[in-house]
Amino acid sequence: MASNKNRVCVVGLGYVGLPTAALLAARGFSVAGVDINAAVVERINAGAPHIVEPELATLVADAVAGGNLDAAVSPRASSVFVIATPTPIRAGNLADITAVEAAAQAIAPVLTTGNLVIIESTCPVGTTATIARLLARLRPDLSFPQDVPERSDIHLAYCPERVLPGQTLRELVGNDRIVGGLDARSGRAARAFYRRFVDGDIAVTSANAAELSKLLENAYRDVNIAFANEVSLVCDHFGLDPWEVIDLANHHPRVNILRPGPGVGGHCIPVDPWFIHEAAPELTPLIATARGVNDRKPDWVVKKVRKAARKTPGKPIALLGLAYKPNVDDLRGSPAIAVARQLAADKGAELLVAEPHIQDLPPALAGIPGVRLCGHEEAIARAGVVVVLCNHDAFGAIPRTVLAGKALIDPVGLFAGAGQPASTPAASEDACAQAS
Ligand code: SAJ
Repeated sequence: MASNKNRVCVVGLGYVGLPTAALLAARGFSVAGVDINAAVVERINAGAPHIVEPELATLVADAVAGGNLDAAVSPRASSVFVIATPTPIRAGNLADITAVEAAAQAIAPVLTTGNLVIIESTCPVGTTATIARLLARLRPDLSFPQDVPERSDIHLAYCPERVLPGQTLRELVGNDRIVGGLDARSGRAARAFYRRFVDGDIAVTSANAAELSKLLENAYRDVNIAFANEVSLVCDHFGLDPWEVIDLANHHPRVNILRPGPGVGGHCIPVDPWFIHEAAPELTPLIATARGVNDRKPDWVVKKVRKAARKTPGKPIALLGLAYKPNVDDLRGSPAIAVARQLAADKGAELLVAEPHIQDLPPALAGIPGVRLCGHEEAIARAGVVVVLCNHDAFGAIPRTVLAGKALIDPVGLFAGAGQPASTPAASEDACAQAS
């Protein structure tokens, strides 16, 4: 059995926790993966991860077979505890950190002197300190950094994950990391831990600074995507192709406008900016406005589709892509689903949904009369309106000729480059007609 020094307990086996656990196991740590979902635990112990991420299946299977990774519903004594549980928003766009608190409650009984507790979940500023106080209440026999800085029994640090879904394993190793210790000793301990498997630079700071920097990273991206989405509306207003206009503007050496889309999805970018706004509402009108711009984009797409569909009565609408971004199977917070649900509610609507990364319609769409999952060839062939909601590589080879005579709504720019405004049905129809 491995000594406690090499034992790591990863609490929360989701999109970040499971790849982290598998990577640590591959690097020789003895890893206990913990999840409250018994079905997830069972699947991991059978060597078959419940999430799709390049190279993850092999890594998990090898780690389990090699005996370095085993999953359970409750934590075991370890040297390091990594908390990677979700922090969603609840009603009113307020942060919900109950899963992090529950993880802290779960590890409290097995904590021993010398342990390092790391929070990786995206959290409002001050959460690490809150969790430290919670642990101190649960374990009055141990000392914590807030009470005896530099001399405490337990070390605590906030170390945000920064991995891009779809590139998680590569980025877990290659990305720079931020380590925010509750005291300097905690920071050093956390840095030494990450140094054992991270190739990127590791910056050490305070827990609060690390928490805010993570939130800012995603708010920065949200604001910039909102700008791109606003640009697409302005281009549409002038009857211009947003892809061409953005490409032209991006020739400026200090301009880099991002890509417009049907909205912003996923579990991070639509959520994290609210954590900043909640704490400082008067100071963050830009962050809140950007959220609104991105959240309203699906409605704009729906309006475009309805307008086009009125010109092709009785014909189905093809929706290409449901995932929140290209080449993943992740549907969480996907603007494509928001678009599909609104269209599905229209009287007599028939939606042919093509999403190559899933086998069944998600609960949000399953069972709705008139909504069916099928291949993109069939969806396009039968549709009067073709709507591209996700720029999957799998759609890259679709020839423009198949769009002949159909209206195209293409907020992701799959067919960009042919000179047509990507979301102007009339012009797209012209372009498609020309393409034929
Ligand atoms: N999107 C656009 N236009 C763009 C780029 C993205 O519309 O030019 C959309 C995507 O289609 C998607 C959403 O934005 O709907 C978010 O996608 P993403 O690829 O920008 O980010 P996520 O949510 O997959 O991952 C982000 C990353 N954060 C940043 O890039 C700052 C990742 O590094 C974080 O680890 C992750 O959030 C997280 O867990 O917080």
